Amino acid sequence: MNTSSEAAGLVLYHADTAVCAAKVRMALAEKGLSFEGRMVNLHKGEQFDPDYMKLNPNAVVPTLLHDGAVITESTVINEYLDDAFPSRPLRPADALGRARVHLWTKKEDTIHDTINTMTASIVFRHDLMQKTPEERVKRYAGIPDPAKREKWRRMLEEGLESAIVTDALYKLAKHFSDMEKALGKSAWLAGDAFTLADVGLVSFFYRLEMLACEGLWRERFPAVTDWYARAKARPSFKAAILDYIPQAALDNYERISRPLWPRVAQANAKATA
Ligand SMILES: N[C@@H](CCC(=O)N[C@@H](CS)C(=O)NCC(=O)O)C(=O)O
Repeated sequence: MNTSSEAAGLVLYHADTAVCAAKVRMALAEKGLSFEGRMVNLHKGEQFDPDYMKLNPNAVVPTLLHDGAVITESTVINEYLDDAFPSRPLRPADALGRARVHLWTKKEDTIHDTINTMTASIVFRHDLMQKTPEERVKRYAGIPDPAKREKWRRMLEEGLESAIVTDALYKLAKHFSDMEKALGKSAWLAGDAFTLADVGLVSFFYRLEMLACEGLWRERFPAVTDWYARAKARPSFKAAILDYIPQAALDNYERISRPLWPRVAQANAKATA
């Protein structure tokens, strides 16, 4: 078993509610690795601090430092942790088993964008709509990546009716369907052990739950519903996800998202028709 001294030298730049950071915290918790956490306040734009961007030129969290070496990208970080600290493995030892896990984590990297779309279209949009049109434009005009900037512009202007939301809901439904099939064959996504394939999705599901979007999988995907309940029952869920999310954020998400669920359900019906 890993001990704190084995894990000494691990520094994680993260943010409390950021789903990609939570994904890495969950891998650390599953592996019993302690780390020094350094919070990056995304709302204040600390990800754009030139010193932080020297570590992570994409200006996103998470970033891991291990004995001074810099590792970015949550999926790569989790694989690195599993390689660098081999006890309590989160991938099978054999090549085929590892390929199966990798297939999931590769797909999950594309799913992150859908979580971002749903969060922005429901909660961030609600907050921004309280501001003046000039302030709204300022929010997305400052985004350095032109594709990301355009996506934000459209999401904020078009809301839940945006084709970007339809596309996200379609991709999510396809992902749930793939999960449902896999979970018909084994207890966890890549076999009978909990692996990085599962770790990569739990914080995404929790974000959708915070957005009052459980209806996207409940009833329609019973094996997925059961998988999520079992994942939430693991101690790593509380340690890596729940314990970091401030009650005020949960309340704010609930207050904004719950009344919008019927419109999300309608958009989902259209996306999956
Ligand atoms: N592919 C990256 C995505 C990282 C990412 O987008 N992180 C979000 C939080 S989940 C972030 O830092 N957003 C800040 C921003 O976009 O300004 C990873 O998996 O590490």
